[in-house]
Amino acid sequence: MSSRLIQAHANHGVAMNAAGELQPVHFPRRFERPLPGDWVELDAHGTLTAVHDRQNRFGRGDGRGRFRPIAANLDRAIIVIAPEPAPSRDLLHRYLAACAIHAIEPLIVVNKADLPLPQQAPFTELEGFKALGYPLTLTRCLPTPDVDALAERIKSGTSLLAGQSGVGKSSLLNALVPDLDAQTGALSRVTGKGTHTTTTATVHRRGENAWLIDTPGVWEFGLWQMDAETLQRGFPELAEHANRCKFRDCRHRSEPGCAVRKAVESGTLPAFRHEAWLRLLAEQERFR
Ligand SMILES: Nc1nc2c(ncn2[C@@H]2O[C@H](COP(=O)(O)OP(=O)(O)O)[C@@H](O)[C@H]2O)c(=O)[nH]1
Ligand SMILES: [Mg+2]
Ligand SMILES: [Zn+2]
Repeated sequence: MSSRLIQAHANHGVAMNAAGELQPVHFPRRFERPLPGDWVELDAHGTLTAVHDRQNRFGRGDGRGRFRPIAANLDRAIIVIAPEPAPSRDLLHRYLAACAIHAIEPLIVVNKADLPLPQQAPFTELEGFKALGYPLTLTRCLPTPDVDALAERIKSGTSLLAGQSGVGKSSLLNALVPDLDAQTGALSRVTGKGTHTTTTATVHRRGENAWLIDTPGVWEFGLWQMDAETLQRGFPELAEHANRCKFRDCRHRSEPGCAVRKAVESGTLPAFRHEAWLRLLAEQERFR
């Protein structure tokens, strides 16, 4: 029976079997490095013998624009932002692009709802995202936790918690996984390491078929080097209009006959998404 990889390092990791028991795993060289969230087969010695085909992967770009996978087999990504530390202007646009490109459902969570929302992007754009159909939920972990609306949306399947260091991912994990202490205790007994310094994504179980993946904090989420067609898949509501542009390779900057800019002018497409598209397109140029 398959186990789920809940942590993965260079040549070893930890797997959880169907009974919820943890086991150290050794990765033989012939395997490409498996990811947290992978479904795997092990032999009696805990050596990896097979990695099942992935439904998808989620990842980020490193400083040089290379794709760095973080976890596999996700049903949704929970993108956590908070008034403090406030995200950069394009953090949310980048996360949403990564989700759309990998066909992973995004869920925007504004944590620390006990604090006032800053009057700046992306907080001023939240209504705009909602109008475009992006699901949005408010949570707070202090002074008393209120995560019910989020819990309702992640009852089944695998959800990844993403977001800057300090926005409250670990606090949300605590509120959403009742036996978290027992799970992290069991994990550190298997790895022989403390659990306070998470340097890798870790899969937690919330129930029979519900998983929640915590990711190590990053300050800024960057995309990886990709062509304009791929980036455009990251902006589905913009891509919808693009097939009516005069030029097939229209980048929706200043080309004549651009249906995307026309949609912005007529109010069909919100300007803040078009402007974000132009910034992320320009951002790609630093990889060349
Ligand atoms: N005011 C407020 N503070 C919060 C809330 N959730 C978490 N925090 C605080 O934010 C800080 C960072 O939280 P943590 O869960 O470690 O964030 P992580 O780095 O994303 O895992 C801690 O001091 C938390 O107590 C919240 O809803 N409201
Ligand atoms: Mg944390
Ligand atoms: Zn165009």
